[in-house]
Amino acid sequence: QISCYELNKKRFPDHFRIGLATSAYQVEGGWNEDGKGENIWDRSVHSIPSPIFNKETGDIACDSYHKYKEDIRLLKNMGVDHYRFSISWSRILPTGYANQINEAGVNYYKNLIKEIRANGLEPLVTIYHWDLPQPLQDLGGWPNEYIVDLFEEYARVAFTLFGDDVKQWITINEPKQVCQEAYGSGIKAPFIKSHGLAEYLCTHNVIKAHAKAWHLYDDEFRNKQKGRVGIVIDTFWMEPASDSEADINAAERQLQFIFGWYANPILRGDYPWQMKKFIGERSAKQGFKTSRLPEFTKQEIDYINGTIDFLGVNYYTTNMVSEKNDTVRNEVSWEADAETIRFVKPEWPFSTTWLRVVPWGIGKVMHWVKKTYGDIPIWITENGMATYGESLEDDNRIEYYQKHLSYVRDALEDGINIIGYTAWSLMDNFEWQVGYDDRFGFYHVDFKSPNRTRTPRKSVGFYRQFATTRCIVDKSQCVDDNHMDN
Ligand code: GBH
Repeated sequence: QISCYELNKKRFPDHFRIGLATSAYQVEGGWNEDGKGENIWDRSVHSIPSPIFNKETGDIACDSYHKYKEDIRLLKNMGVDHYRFSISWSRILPTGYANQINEAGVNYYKNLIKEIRANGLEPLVTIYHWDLPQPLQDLGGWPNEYIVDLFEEYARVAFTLFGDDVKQWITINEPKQVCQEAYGSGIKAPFIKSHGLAEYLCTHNVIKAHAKAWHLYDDEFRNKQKGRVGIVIDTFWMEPASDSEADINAAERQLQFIFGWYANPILRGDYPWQMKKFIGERSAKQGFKTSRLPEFTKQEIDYINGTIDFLGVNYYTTNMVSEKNDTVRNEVSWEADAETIRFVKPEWPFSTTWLRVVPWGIGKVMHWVKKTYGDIPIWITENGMATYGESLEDDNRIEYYQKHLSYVRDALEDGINIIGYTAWSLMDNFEWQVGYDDRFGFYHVDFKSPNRTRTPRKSVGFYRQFATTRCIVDKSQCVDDNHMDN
C-alpha cells in the first residue's frame, strides 16, 4: 500500500465511497428493443426537424444494453466501488403505467445489478434521469399533478423488483433540468417553452413525487431492505461579483432559485423565502391573480419536510453574480424572476458553453450546503468536464479532477459530512441536446464503429490511482492554482 504521506498527498477515509456515473438514455441504446416503450427523448430525437445537434440520437448510444458486462469490467478495472446508473422507466413499464411490466426490461436491470455485485461493486440507482414515458407526456408530463401517483407506482415497482440488491436509491436526477430546461426554457425533452409558468408547476409535482416515493420506501420497504433514499440536486457555485450587500444577496438568491427551489421544501418544508417574495411580487405587478409559484398546503409541508436520507449534489462549474436592478419587472420567466446577472471570468479555463473550470467552487458549495441545511450526508453524485474530438491525452481532465478532489478532501477535513463521490462519466455518451459533441468520459467511445469501442484515456490511470490508493495531490502542488484569488 502506497502511503499518501510519502507521496505528499491527502488521503480519503476508508468509508468514503468512490465511483462513476452514467444514465440510461445516455448510454443504453436499444431504444425499441425487447418491448421497451417510447419515451420523451425517443420522441424528440426522431422528430423533424431534430432539436439535437447534428440530428444525433440515443438509439444506440454506447450500446450498453448489450455491452453492460464490458462496462462493468471497465469499472472493475478502474478500482472503484460504486456504479451510479439509472433505470429507464419505459424499459420496465412501456406505457409508464405499472399495470404492465416488461419482463425483458426487468431482466436487463437484474442482470446488470447481478454483474455489478459479482464484481464486488455496489449499485447507486437513479429511478428517474429525464426519460419520461411518452404516454405520460401526452397527459401533460411533469406539470400535470397526475404524475405524482404514477411516479410512486413506478418507484414501487423498482423497490419491489430490485430493492433486495440495491441499498442506495436516488429518486430524481437534477429536478432543475427536469423542470426549468424541459418545460421552461425548453432546451431539453419535451422541449416545451413555458417560461415562468409550467416550470414552476413541474417543480411542485416533482417535489411531491419525490416525497411520495420516499414515504413509500420508509413505510413499506425500509425495514426489510435497509437501504436509503435521496435526491440529486445540481447547482453552480454562485460567487458575489462584489462585496456590496446587493451582490451578496443576489448570489444567495440565485443559489436559492436553483438549489433551494428543491432542497428547501425537502429539508425545510417550503420554497425559499426569496422565491416566494420575488415571484409573488413580480406576478402581482404583471397582473396575475396569484403568484406563478404554487403554494404548498400546511399538510403538504408536513408531508414533504424531511423526506431524505442523503443529499446528492452535482457540481460542474461556477458563475459570478450581481444584482439586476429590474424596475420594469415585465418578463415572465424563472431567469428574470431571480433578478440577477450571471457571468464568467474570462481567465477561467473553458470546457464547454456552460462549463468553465473553477475547482474552488465545489468547496464553496459544500460549505454552503452545510451552513444552509445542517449535517445532512452529502454524496457528490456528479462532477466532471467535457473534452472534444478523438484525443486520448486528456491532461486537462486529470487536472480538473485532481483539483476538485483536493477541495473535496479539504471539505471533509472541515467536518463536512461527504459520504461519496461518483465522477461523470465512465465513458463518452449522448450529451442530450448537444449529441455526441461534448465528451465527458474517462473512456473514449467510438460512435462511428458498430462496436462502440471503448478506449481508455490517460485520465483512466489517474482515476484508478485515486480509487485504489484513496490519495489525491493537494491543490497547493498543482502547477497552476487556477485563479484561486477568490
Ligand atoms: C448533468 O447536467 C446531467 O445530470 C448529465 O446527464 C449530463 O450528462 C452531465 O451533467 C453533463 O452535462 O446554459 O442554457 O446551455 C448538467 C447540468 C446542464 C446545467 C446544462 C446547466 C446549461 C444550459 N447542466 N445547463 S445552458
